[in-house]
Amino acid sequence: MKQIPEEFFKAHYCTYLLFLIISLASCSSETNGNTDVIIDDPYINLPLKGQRVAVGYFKLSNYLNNAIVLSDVFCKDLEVSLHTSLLNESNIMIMKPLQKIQIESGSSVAFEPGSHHLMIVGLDTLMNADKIECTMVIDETWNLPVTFKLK
Ligand SMILES: [Cu+2]
Repeated sequence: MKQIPEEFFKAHYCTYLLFLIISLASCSSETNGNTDVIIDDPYINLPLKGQRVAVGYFKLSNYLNNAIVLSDVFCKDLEVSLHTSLLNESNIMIMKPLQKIQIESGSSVAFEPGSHHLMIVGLDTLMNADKIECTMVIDETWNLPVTFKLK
């Protein structure tokens, strides 16, 4: 019976280890998608005196190779809903709830005045803060943290 030299095992063990390390590293960078979905300039206009509703804006850019769907935004102790503004038949600006919005690969969507926006109820208690931490839900399972500036 031919004996396999010990060096053969050592060399292949190292190759295996190296392969394992590379695959683990590439795996972790794939699941950490924070650089692939970018939220620009998230801010909330505080409610006017005597009003309960604040409005939030941001720009969401998708640099992934696949489309993504934004379906929810959560902020602690606040009631947040996605809305869109549009002109009705009588040319009057109205708002409608937005269940979810798809952002194609390589494109972005702006939540801005006169268009999509967040309606936020319950901010009166946070008037002293200058920012709030929220979470955007992407593809129903991915919770993306976002810090909104309060203006
Ligand atoms: Cu609205």
